Amino acid sequence: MNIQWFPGHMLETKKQLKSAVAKVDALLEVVDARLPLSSSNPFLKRIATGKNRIKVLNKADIANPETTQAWLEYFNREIKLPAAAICGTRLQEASHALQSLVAQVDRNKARKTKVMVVGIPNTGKSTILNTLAGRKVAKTGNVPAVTRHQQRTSLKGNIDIYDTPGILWPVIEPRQRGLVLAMSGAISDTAVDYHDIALFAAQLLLERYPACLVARYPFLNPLPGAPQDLIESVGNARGCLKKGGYIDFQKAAQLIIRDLRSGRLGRISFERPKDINTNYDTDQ
Ligand SMILES: Nc1nc2c(ncn2[C@@H]2O[C@H](COP(=O)(O)OP(=O)(O)O)[C@@H](O)[C@H]2O)c(=O)[nH]1
Ligand SMILES: [Mg+2]
Repeated sequence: MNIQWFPGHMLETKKQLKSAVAKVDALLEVVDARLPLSSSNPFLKRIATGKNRIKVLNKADIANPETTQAWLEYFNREIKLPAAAICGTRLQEASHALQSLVAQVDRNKARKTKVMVVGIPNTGKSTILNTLAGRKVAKTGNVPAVTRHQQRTSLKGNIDIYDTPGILWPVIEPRQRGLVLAMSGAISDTAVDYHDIALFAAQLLLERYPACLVARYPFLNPLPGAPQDLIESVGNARGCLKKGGYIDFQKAAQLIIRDLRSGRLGRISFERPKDINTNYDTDQ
């Protein structure tokens, strides 16, 4: 599915979001723990001023645990933005994040606390809503933009939870951010050149996760030094071949990216706080 973000869409979404944010007490912002910066949308921060907010680093079960810890320290201590790392299908973790958000709200106990779940597509908002509700209230799927209409679900503890109205658009500039998002599956592969995503992924794996590569692809011995060679070696060993015995680069690249996205390559984080560079809007 390819979402086209025209200025008109964006303007409409901004308006919807602004008015929806004004009506709730707190925001549960869901980002992908593997890419907490790239999966954030800085526009949210701009309209969330003064709102109670928690940044939920979801999919922590497939992110690198040390890197996730470093991100939590970064958000909680440096940015002073409450953050929690969870796996969206675990009720205890999701409830804990929700409770720590609700605890921020200075509320009249007789009134319901209104919480809105926000985040770019594919971060796990519907999954978290379903876990909290204890039943299927929202569609989930590994493709962007499954959730379309805002819905409200009543939870125990006098809490009403709302999903995002419309879709919070992903920010795909600068180029690195687009690559990281595409690698995670948050944006359509067609939005960024597939060849580039694969090379970017191969480079990340070679530099930071060589042990994961060896564990998943034991035939890589020794490990190739260059991203291109890594993809070709995997293609060769896994039979991704074209007519005439040539390696089908696209097929090999897809195989690696699927393994990476699903967690089959291990717990891998795509970005670390120590790599933050000035190209990013780090003021989240
Ligand atoms: N491993 C893992 N996968 C998750 C988690 N939360 C959601 N997912 C998967 O991520 C994909 C997108 O989830 P969804 O809830 O539809 O995201 P939404 O677009 O933000 O509503 C689905 O394939 C989910 O199964 C999580 O905590 N861990
Ligand atoms: Mg959804």
